[in-house]
Amino acid sequence: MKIGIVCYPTFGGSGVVATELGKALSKEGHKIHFITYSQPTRLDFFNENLFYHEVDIKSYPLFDHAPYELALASKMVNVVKYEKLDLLHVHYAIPHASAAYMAKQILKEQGIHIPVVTTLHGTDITLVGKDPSYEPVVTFSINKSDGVTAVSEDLRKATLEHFDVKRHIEVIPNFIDLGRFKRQKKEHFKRAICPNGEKLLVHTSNFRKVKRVEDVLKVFRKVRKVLPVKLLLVGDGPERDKMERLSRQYETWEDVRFLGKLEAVEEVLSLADLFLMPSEKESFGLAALEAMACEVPVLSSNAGGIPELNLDGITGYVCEVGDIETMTERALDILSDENLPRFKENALNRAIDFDVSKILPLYEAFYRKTVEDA
Ligand code: GMT
Repeated sequence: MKIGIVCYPTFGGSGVVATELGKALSKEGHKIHFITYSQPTRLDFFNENLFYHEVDIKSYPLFDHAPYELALASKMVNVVKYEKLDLLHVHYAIPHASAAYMAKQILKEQGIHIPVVTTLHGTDITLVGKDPSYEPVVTFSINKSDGVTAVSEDLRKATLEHFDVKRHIEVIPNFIDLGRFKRQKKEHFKRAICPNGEKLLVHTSNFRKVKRVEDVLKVFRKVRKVLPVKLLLVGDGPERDKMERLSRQYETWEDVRFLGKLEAVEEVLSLADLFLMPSEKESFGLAALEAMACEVPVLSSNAGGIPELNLDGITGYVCEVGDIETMTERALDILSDENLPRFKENALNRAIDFDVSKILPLYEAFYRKTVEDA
């Protein structure tokens, strides 16, 4: 098929999933046209089936905010028309689903029919989308999509709860490329970070409030009182400065490193003994899946769709959001020499359930059905 993929090009989960999906589809022979405002971060390899179309956002002194949605819809119209696409797949409802609806209407006037699949990723529903400033457009554009998918059962339920959505929502979970995300031998690096055999805790996120990075620091402080440990934090975002100050205030600074944005996150995960995800909201938890693929157990909150991935007592533990005491106890349980090997093995086995080879056919079948029914 010839498929247009619309996404955010950044490090964020939805952009990563969209880009990895496009790459995997291109290897199966589909022609994939990415449409976004800059080269997607993970679009890092050449394949004759991959194309990239940049949205031109014209600014003008009158505009405080350049109308991205219009520029995007116009780009979609042109790409669908000239590349003869069979389907548009938009990732993250805002503003991609409504821009796709507009493009579809324009193309209809020209006698071209283009089915649209919208994938809901999380904050487009649970945080931003349900805000009254966006809700009517999000509801409308979900209902007008020809196919809708959500990345977890919890997100599907949240969508039906918060929006007046009448149509079927197919759950297709996120996936991982186990060829890339696997534990690498990095013993020299581990010795450099943990010279005295300390256990290594890792957190990766975009440092937004919803990630509760302060809980990572709180749990780390408590675990450190019992066990020699180090902490690596990967990523960057609005809360990072505050977290650096907090880790100084907690006097854990010398055992904590903020690494900023890293592309080869699998190298850091390959050193880790425990991954922390204490989020307030999390529709799926792709970062946790990446850790599990690198044989790292996960200590998480019970937010959103995380329990569908992280199996309590098996691949790690799932705790109430903000319950620092229980999280600390559970972290120590996982990190004990007796338990750690079992948790690591279980984490990898669970990650195998989400290998791209298992999830890709679900998207392909959904595309075929959407095109047939539209
Ligand atoms: O986690 C974020 O804040 C980024 C966000 C995004 O849309 O880029 O991630 C969401 O989509 C990911 C991919 O489907 C999910 O793995 C994340 O759980 C989800 N984040 C939230 O729901 C907070």
